[in-house]
Amino acid sequence: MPPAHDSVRTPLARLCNYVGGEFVATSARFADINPVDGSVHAEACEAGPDLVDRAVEAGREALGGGWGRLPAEDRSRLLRRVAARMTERFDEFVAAEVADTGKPASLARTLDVPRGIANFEVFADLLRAAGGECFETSTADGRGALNYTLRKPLGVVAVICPWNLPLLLLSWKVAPAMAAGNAVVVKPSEETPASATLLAEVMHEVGVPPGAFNLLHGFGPGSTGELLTRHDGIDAITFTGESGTGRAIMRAAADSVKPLSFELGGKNAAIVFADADFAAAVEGVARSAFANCGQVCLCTERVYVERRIFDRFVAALAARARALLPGLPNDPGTSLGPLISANHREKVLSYYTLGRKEGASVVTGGGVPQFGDPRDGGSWIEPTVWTGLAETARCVKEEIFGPVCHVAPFDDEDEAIGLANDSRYGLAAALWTTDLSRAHRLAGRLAAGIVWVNTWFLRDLRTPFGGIRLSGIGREGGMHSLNFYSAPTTVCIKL
Ligand code: NAD
Ligand code: 6OD
Repeated sequence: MPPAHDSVRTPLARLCNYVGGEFVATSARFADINPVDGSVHAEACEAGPDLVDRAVEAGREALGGGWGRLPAEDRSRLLRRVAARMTERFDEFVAAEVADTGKPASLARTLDVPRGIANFEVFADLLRAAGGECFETSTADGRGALNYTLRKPLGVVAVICPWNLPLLLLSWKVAPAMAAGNAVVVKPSEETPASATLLAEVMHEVGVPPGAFNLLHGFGPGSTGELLTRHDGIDAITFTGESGTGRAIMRAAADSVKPLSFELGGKNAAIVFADADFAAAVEGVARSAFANCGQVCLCTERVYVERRIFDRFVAALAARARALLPGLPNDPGTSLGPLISANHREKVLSYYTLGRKEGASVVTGGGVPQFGDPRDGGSWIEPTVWTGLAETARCVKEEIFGPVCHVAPFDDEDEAIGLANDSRYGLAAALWTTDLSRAHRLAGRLAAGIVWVNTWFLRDLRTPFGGIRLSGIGREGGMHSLNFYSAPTTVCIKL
């Protein structure tokens, strides 16, 4: 059945909500802006309180109906069909992601969309492999008892997502939540509603039972997001976004003691030793600082370099930053996109100004590129490398979420670890060294949820993912995800 709303492919699409198996328009609309040139490419329909109620109710009905009765094997098959249909509509997902974020199409093609598809495949397979626990217990009469667990869903799960890797991060939560049998009410970022709307079309096309997947568009505070987090019918919240937003959601969820899974901000460090493969380290650190215009929670914003290669490394990193080519998403040579929005550029530029005030030497960047074409109406910014800041500077302490990093020297391992760990965040870290004993020794000393050695962003989806401190609560990934989205019931049978 074709979806009852405009396709995201029309020139000015109307992006509808998807509730109880139907596409629902509302009269409150907001603009979906392409940050390449500031043009409006779609309008999204904001979901108000009534529609939030309907979506939660639809989720409850799905749990008590067709979706709730679907055996795990059939759920797994359905999630595989979602992945297959996404693959058929691959180019449309790329176009939606590019229109919302302005990122290079090559990035959406090689990262966002394939990972979005892989998330459904991986959790479909894991569900089939996931067993329960079973223990035999002895009893006084000698006949014993059998204890085993049943994996049950939590109920209706609110999935609240950011804009930086829209499809990748949304599917990272939706796939395991649905695999575990939950109904979901998904709120993508107001900046990036398009790929989530396409995903709703896919859910509809492959026959996901009505109410199992619901999509609501809207904002956070005082809007759809907050309505969801305060809703009595929501049984759990899974959230990726800023640490400050996590705090607000935690408060909203406190009254009903909802389970929370939080993937929050980072101020990630890279440590480069003099024994590293120099070219690989420069390339890897540059990628980790500037990929997706620095808008990845795992991006490196603090680089610590062993003193004897410091000057050479800074010069090479700055050259690498200058070589990035800001261009139209579909130009094959483009290696840098814009920031997500004018507002976000204001925030990042305020750090560029603050950096100077705090005493940074601007090795490269620090401003806004001028193109003399429609891109001047977009949210472009120069990739920037700083040196010379005190470790106490706000620019070294606070997450900026743009293409900027500060590089500082160190003299020995202990100093490097002390500097890297001196943060209120604890999401990711990277070590660049050819001494694998040192890498192993230091990986255990780094206060981070993931430590890369001579690489960045590479990860098996079955491994735990998450942070400590302000970077989050809990772990997602593989069985960690399935376990968060499940409520085990223990059955004890007296034999
Ligand atoms: P954000 O916190 O502003 O928004 C994220 C989502 O939360 C959006 O959908 C927004 O509408 C919603 N929201 C905002 N306030 C809300 C409220 N009071 N109640 C309910 N919902 C609310 O984050 P962002 O700007 O979209 O994304 C960038 C941030 O996300 C960065 O801090 C980045 O580090 C973090 N992030 C973390 C991870 C991770 O895995 N740890 C991954 C990606 C992004
Ligand atoms: O790799 C992942 O699964 C993941 N959640 C990445 C998060 C990136 C943050 O922007």
